[in-house]
Amino acid sequence: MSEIFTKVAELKEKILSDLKEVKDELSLKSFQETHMSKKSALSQLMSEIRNLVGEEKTKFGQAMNDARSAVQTAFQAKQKEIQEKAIAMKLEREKIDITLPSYNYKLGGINPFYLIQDEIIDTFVSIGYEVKEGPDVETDYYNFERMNIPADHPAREMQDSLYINPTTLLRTHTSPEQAHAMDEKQGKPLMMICPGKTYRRDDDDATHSHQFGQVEGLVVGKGITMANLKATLELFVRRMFGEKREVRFRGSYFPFTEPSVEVDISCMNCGGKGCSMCKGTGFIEILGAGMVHPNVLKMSGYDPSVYSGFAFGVGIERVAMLRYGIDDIRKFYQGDVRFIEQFIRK
Ligand code: FA5
Repeated sequence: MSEIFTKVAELKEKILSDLKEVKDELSLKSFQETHMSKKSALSQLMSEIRNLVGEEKTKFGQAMNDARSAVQTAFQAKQKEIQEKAIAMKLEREKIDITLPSYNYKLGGINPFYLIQDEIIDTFVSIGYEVKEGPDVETDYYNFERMNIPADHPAREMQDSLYINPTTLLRTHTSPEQAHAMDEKQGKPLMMICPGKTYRRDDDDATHSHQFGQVEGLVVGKGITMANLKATLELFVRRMFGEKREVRFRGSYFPFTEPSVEVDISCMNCGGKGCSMCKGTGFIEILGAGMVHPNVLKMSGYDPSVYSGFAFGVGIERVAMLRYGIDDIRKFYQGDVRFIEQFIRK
């Protein structure tokens, strides 16, 4: 009967020696199938227990358990060794050389249109204005009628327009946002700005584009006067251009304000001497403004004998041109990297 114990010892030695040959996960798996499954030689040897009795049966059971746990322990150690080897190899393969120079990623610039738009917004927000948004596609009613420009008014010709259908057009100015804001406030005082794009069938030249940005401003309340308008716009101009730039308020006409003014800044190209860019005047217009016309107040539900207000519309590109010395408005829309690169925020 000692034969069966020799068989157990030999089988155990054979299995452990096979395990020594295992070098990777694949052969470990095949070892597991061969020697540790139900069909393995070790499991089959166990069936011999049927032919044993008494003490021998117990001893055989013990010998088999010892063999099994020796194989199990050796298998686990091998498994750990192979896993660690695999991790070490992976780390070696994926080694990062932190001393290598980094990729030179290029930073994009911000179109100066948006730099200036943000700055204008910040300026007015800092003195208590609310920021509104309005639609680019506007009704004839808001764009013209509510701005005191009826169908037969000659001022319509100055803002020759891009119509979507007979009653809808791309807004020619941000002024219709005045009417929207007053509708919303329903007779209460207000202070708002509205930045946005505007569109006109204009001849494109160095200072005119068929698409351009404006920031509308509107203040309505009791006792608002031209002095408030002038002080506000002077503050705005000084914040945008500093103390040295020359500013001029010039009497003008808009159907929706009375009286009306335009504000000009000395030309960045010639410094005020007069050149082709400022058409010999030495100045470039940046905004239109005025006291809100009583008809506009009335149409918006405000009693002009109680309420008054002022409004303004600033051209965003014009301000940016004067600020950065940009000599042609078309540069904002050409997408030339060499132009935009000059406005990378440092
Ligand atoms: C208006 O659009 C009035 N809605 C402004 C206004 C608002 C007046 C509130 C009174 C009260 P104007 O057409 O002048 O006005 O345009 C205002 C500013 O927009 C101009 O001063 C100029 O800076 C800019 N602008 C006008 N047309 C163009 C254009 N074709 N290209 C670029 N900028 C323009």
